[in-house]
This record gives sequence, C-alpha cells and structure tokens, in this order.
Amino acid sequence: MKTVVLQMTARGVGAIAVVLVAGAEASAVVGQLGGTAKVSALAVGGMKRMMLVSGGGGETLDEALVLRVAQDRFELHLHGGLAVMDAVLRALSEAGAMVIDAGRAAEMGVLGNVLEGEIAVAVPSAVTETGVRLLAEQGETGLRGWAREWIEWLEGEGNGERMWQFHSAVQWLLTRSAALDRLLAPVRVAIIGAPNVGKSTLANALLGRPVSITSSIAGTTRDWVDAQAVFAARGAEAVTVPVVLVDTAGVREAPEEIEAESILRTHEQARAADVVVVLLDGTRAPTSEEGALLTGQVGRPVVVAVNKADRPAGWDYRELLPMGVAVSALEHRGLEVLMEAVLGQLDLAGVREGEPWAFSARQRGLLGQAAMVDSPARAMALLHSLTGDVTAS
Ligand SMILES: Nc1nc2c(ncn2[C@@H]2O[C@H](COP(=O)(O)OP(=O)(O)OP(=O)(O)O)[C@@H](O)[C@H]2O)c(=O)[nH]1
Ligand SMILES: [Mg+2]
Repeated sequence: MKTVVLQMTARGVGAIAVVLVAGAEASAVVGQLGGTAKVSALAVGGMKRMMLVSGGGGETLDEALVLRVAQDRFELHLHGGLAVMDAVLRALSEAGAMVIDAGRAAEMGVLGNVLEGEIAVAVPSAVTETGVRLLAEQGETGLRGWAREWIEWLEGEGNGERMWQFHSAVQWLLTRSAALDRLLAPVRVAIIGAPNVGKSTLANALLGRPVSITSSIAGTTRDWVDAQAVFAARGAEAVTVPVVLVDTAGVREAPEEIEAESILRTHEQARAADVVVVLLDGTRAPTSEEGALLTGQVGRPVVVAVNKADRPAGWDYRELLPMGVAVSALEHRGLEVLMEAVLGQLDLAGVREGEPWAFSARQRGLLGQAAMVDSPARAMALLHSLTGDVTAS
C-alpha cells in the first residue's frame, strides 16, 4: 500500500492539528521532514519534538510532536494553523505520500481495523463528550463486545433453534442505535406556546445567553430563531446531547395577517422538530388553543412545561398536568428536569457505559442482514465482518 496521509483533526484554526502518516514507507516519508536518523530511531509508542522542514527547499514548516503509533504509522501533532497544515500536507505529498480523506481511509483500513477506522472517522463529528466517550468504547466493549457475546452464543449448541433471540437482539440494537445517533447530529427542539408565556426567556435560559428578544408585550417574537445548545441529563452517568433550540412566535387564534404568517411558521417549526416543548403559563389557566397543543395536535413527541413557577399559581397545574415540568425561565429553575424530560423523549435520558451502538451505514447494513439469516454460521460471519476481525465469505 502506498503511504497515505490523513488529516485527523477538522480543518480550522486550533491549538493543535493532527496528521496521520501510515504505510510501509511512513518512516522514510516522515524522515524527509523530521530527519531520517531521528525518525527511524523513534521506538513504537515513542514521541519526540522535531523541527519539520520541507524535503526539497529545507524551508522550516513547524515545530511538531512526532509520535510513532506503530512501526509503519506516525502522528504529527502540529500547531493548528491553516497555513502550517497546508505546508505540511504539501511537504508530505512531495515526499511521496498520498493525501486521502477519512472516508477513504476507513475503507482502505488505514485507520487499523475497519471498526477502529469508523470510530476515528466518527469521533470528530461528535459534538459532546457523551458521543465521544461512547464512540471510543465501541472498539472494546460496545459493538465489539456485543458481537463477541453473540458469536459465542451462536456457537452454543442448540441455539440454531432459537435464532429469534438473536434476531430480536439485533432489532433492538438497530433501534437503540438510531436513538444514539442523536449524539452526533444535533436534535431539533422547538419551544411553542401562546404569546407571552415566556418562550424566548426560556430559550435564552437554556442557551445560557440571550439570543431572542423578550418583553412583556405579547407577540414580541415574530419569526422563529434557532441556536446551538447542549442539553444534559445527570443520571448515573451524565449525558450531553447537542441540540438546536428553536424559539418560535406565539400561537393564538384569530390573529391579524402578519401574525397569521408567524403562526404558520411556528407550526412548520414544530413539525420539523424532534421534540416540541409546549410552554404554558402557570399564572393563568390554559386557553382552548393551548389545550389543543396539549392534545396531540402537534404530531411530534411533546414535553409540557409550565412557566413562571416563581409566581403564585393561577391554576392547579401540578394536579391537572402531572407530567408537566414546572419551570421558572426567569429564575432558571427546573431547567435540568426539563432537559432530562426532553432527552427522555429521545430515549437518551441515560446512556450506559459501553453500550453497543452501530453508528455507520456499513454496520447497520450488516446488522440488517443478520436480522434475517437463519443459519448461525452465516450470522457469525456477518458479526465477524461487523467488527472487521474476519471478513465474511
Ligand atoms: N415571573 C416570571 N416572568 C416571566 C418568566 N418567563 C418569562 N417571563 C416574563 O414574561 C414576559 C414574556 O416573556 P417572553 O419570553 O418575551 O415571552 P414569549 O413567549 O417569547 O412571548 P412572544 O414572543 O410574544 O410570543 C416577559 O415580561 C418576561 O419577563 C418567568 O419564569 N417568571
Ligand atoms: Mg418570544
């Protein structure tokens, strides 16, 4: 295999940027930048600070940490500037290596075993700690552990007669994986409710920064606004999930023309959301339009929150709406419980350590097949392919 170069960190400015150089000639290629003698003397697992210079011109590129991950694999930890990265990639390519992208690298098995490769490719798109941690676990426990256990089970005598057990475990894994995918791509959460209930105040409180204008005048928000947030649940293990939070215009009946347009757009946002927070005002009883929002009109998973809990209650919501979450957007009360309720709707209130997650299309394709095969031998072959430990025949 030709020696390849892969940029491991996202393109952009940062404290460091990491480049992987892998292939039979990796040592020679890196040697052209860092000095042949120094690089070849580096033991596996060893790391050394080196001044990298371009092979041809002897132009100084960067002072970098060079880590020998394996006999034929090096990581260059560079200063994270765009110009530095470009210059180093150019020098490596002049030294005879081929620059490839992450998808190609996983396919070529450059990142090690195919599963490890997929983990390396997926990790940069995980926006929160929970996503990163769980992905990292897939190569040991997680998906690999799950596959190992089922391979053992499939080898067991008589289990060919009980393949339904295996099939339902696969189905469960596929369903759970779809929920866990939310750790990678942000979830859309829309806050809807009548004018003046405190939607914008709540959005700002959840974001931890003002994004929407709030006022005591009903109809302040005329169009939806969205912003990135992180929702956290503090179960046995803290879960953090990336969220796009959408603040919307208040919904009421018989509005004037402009408002009617705003309300239409609010309903569009509600339909596009993964979870809708229906916000009520605890200081006054819900109107019939608000009642409609509570009774399934939204058509999306709903969490009901009752705001202004810092004020005397104007109706008996704790009794009438036992599933409602009491919050005070103004005083930042009840926000954790609300976030947990939202994550609960997404099946993400808790994430077990090392739980299996099929996070790539390839993995899910193999599991889809495994869910239908009747032969234990065939099922085992698919599981071996899944982990990349042995390829399916
Ligand atoms: N006491 C109290 N007042 C609140 C709370 N949350 C919001 N308010 C007040 O309620 C009023 C309306 O708040 P907004 O956040 O603008 O309400 P909204 O739902 O976005 O309103 P529209 O955009 O007009 O639909 C403001 O005067 C807020 O200060 C709360 O938790 N407690
Ligand atoms: Mg508003």
